[in-house]
Amino acid sequence: MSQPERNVIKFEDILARDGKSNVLFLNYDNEAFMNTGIQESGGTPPFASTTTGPAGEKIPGKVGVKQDLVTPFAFFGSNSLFLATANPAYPNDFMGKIADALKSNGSAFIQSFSDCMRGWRHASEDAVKISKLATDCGYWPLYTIRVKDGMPTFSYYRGLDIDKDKFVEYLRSMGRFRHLFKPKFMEKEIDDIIYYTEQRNNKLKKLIKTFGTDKPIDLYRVNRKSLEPQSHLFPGHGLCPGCGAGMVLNQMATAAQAVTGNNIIYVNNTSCAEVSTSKDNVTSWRVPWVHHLFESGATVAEAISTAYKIRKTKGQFTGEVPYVIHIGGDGSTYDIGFQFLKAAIIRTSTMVEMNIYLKEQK
Ligand SMILES: Cc1ncc(C[n+]2csc(CCOP(=O)(O)OP(=O)(O)O)c2C)c(N)n1
Repeated sequence: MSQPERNVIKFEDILARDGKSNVLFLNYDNEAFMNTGIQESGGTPPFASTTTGPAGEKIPGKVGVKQDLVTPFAFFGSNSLFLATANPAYPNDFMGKIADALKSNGSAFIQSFSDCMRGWRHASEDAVKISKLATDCGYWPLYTIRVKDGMPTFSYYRGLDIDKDKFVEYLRSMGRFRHLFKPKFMEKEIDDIIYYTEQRNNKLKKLIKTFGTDKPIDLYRVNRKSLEPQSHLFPGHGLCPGCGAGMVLNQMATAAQAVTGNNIIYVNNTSCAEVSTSKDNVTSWRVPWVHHLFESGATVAEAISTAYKIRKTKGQFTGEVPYVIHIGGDGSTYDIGFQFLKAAIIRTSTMVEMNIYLKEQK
């Protein structure tokens, strides 16, 4: 069988494009409410042990699925929307997607894998190895959905096929799954996690077939030597050593800076990323940054973006409307902030045309 064709996307071509997002909503998914003590979230995978769903003699960790968060957004009725999964262990793909999202009209939602050595219980130096394994074993596939004129187009980069040996190695590498291997090998539970994951990936494959293109594989080409080191955030961080959120923030800011310069406003839900960049009333951010409540940052990000557009339309603001990136953990994205996020994504990807009415009423 012939290999599917690749759609090569060069970083410099993205930068040269005209489009512009209203808000990029970025979820870094460390699969639990981490900064408050490793509580289970909708993003926690089956049978992972957390402090609110600990593995015990009777119940082997989380009883439930890891919810699919990205795909449903393609079908909520948006007009222009960029959706993707990402993983900082694949930096070209990650940074390409951030830039592509910011340069796409409407709004964007990216969900990134985000290792957590403390909550997942593994050595910090294994963070990148484990992150890479997550995609290579099929647990964290990397795919993109571009909604244009209301129709979604699905494409992918890698990680759609399950590699069982790698999957077991992935689970075995973390303390949160240790109870599945010791004192006895819990074959049924391990098979169940693989089964749920395979089901999700099979649905994705069907969607790629149904809503795909002739070139279904996206390959971002980034000349990383040509990228300026980011200066949106001061170097170093107060996160745990090897923290995935640190990798996510650094790669996000590097790509965002290439697109926006310093014309950007970040909005942060309460989370590890937020507390670690705002310690003792001193901010680590060198560009405007807003911390709002745990659950409602997405609404604030939308309000900032919309307010700038309205003022510009009314002639009250003559500068270039800033880019806006909203950052949230999985607790605020899947659970406590979901209704805010959902509404903000839908409004910013469908209703920006309200500015046309404002113009007429000036
Ligand atoms: C309404 C509300 N409930 C609970 C909290 C306490 N709280 C702050 S951050 C947080 C957990 C954040 O988890 P997540 O979004 O996954 O980010 P992470 O800490 O993993 O980076 C919680 C429970 C709060 N600030 N507001």
